[in-house]
Amino acid sequence: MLKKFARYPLTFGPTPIEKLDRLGKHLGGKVEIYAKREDCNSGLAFGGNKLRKLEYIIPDAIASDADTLVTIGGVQSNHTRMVAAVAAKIGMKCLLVQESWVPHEDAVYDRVGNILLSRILGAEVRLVDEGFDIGIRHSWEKALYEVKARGGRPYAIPAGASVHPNGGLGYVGFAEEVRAQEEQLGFGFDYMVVCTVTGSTHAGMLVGFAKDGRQRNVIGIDASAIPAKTKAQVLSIARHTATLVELGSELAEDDVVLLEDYAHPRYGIPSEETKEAIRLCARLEGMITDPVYEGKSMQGMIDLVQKGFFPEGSRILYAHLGGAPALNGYGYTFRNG
Ligand code: 5PA
Repeated sequence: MLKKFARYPLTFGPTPIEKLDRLGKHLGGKVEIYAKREDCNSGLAFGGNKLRKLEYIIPDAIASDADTLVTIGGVQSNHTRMVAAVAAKIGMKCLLVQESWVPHEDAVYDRVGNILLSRILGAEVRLVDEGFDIGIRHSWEKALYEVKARGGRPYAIPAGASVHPNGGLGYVGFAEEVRAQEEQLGFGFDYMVVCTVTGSTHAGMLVGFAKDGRQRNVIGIDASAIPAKTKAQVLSIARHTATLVELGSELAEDDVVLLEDYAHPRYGIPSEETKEAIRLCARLEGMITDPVYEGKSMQGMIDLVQKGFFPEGSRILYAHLGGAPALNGYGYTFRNG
C-alpha cells in the first residue's frame, strides 16, 4: 500500500511480536495476548510510535530544503523527544514548543525524562504556559514565524505528527507488517489494541487493516479525555490517508472504535486503575508502560478481557507504542512502587 511513497528509514525494521503469557493466564487464560514492541523499534533516543510516522514525513522536510524541524507537545511529550532525535540524526536544528498540558506533582517534572533527553539531543526547548489540545496551536505557529524571522528555514510538524498530510502512512505500514508476521506465525490476530490521542496511529492502522476488512477490530483506547474531538480527528486522518493510499473503499464513522472509559481523570494523569495496570504488566511481564498513554491502553485491555469483551479464544495484539521515559516525571506517584 505504501510503495509509491518516499521513506527515510529511522527504525531497525519490523518490530517483534511477543506473547504475554503470564498476563493472559492471570486474566483467566481464555484469550491469548501478544504485544507488538513499537517501544523497541529504534536506536534513536529510546524509539516509539512517532518514528514510523516520521519515516514518511522526513523525505518532504529534506526536499523542502528546511534547516529546522519545529514541533509541539506537552512538557513530557514523547513526540518532541523523537523529533529532536531525528533532527540530530539528519543534521537539522530543532525547535520544540512544550506546553503545560499536564498538572504535575514532581518538582523535577520539567528536568527529567523526555525533556531532559530533548535538551541533551540539542533541541531548543521552549516552555509555554498553554493547556492541552490536539489541534493546531498558536504557540507553534508563532515558533514557525520566529524561525523564519531569524533567517531559518522551518519545517512544520504538528502535534504527534498527526495532521501532517503524510501522518497516517506509517501505521498503514504497521498493518502490512503485521499481515506479513501473521503469515510467518501461521495465525491471525482478532483484535488490535491501540492508545489514541492525536489520532494518526489509530487512523493509519484503521486504513491498513481495512484492506482485509478488520478496521473495526482496531480497538482505540482514548487517553486524551476529549474523545469527541479525538474521534473526529482519527476519522478525518483515516479518510485522507485512505485516499492517499488508494484504499478503494469508504471508511464509515462507525469504523472508528474509540473507548472512552480509561482516560480519566484527565490527559496525563493516571487513575488508580491505570497505576494498577502499569504495576501488573511490569510484575508479570517485565514490560514497562507509562502513566500517560500505554498504561491507559493496558488498563483498557485488561478491563475488556475481564469483562469478556473479546470472545473466548481471541488473539489480541497490544500495540506497545513507547513512552516509558515520561515515568521519570512521576516519581511521586510511584514512590512506593
Ligand atoms: C502517543 C502520542 P497518537 O498521538 O498517534 O494518537 O498516539 C498516541 C500515543 N503512545 C500513544 C505513546 C507512547 C505516545 O507518545 N504522544 C503525543 C506526544 O506528544 O508524545 C502526541 C501526543
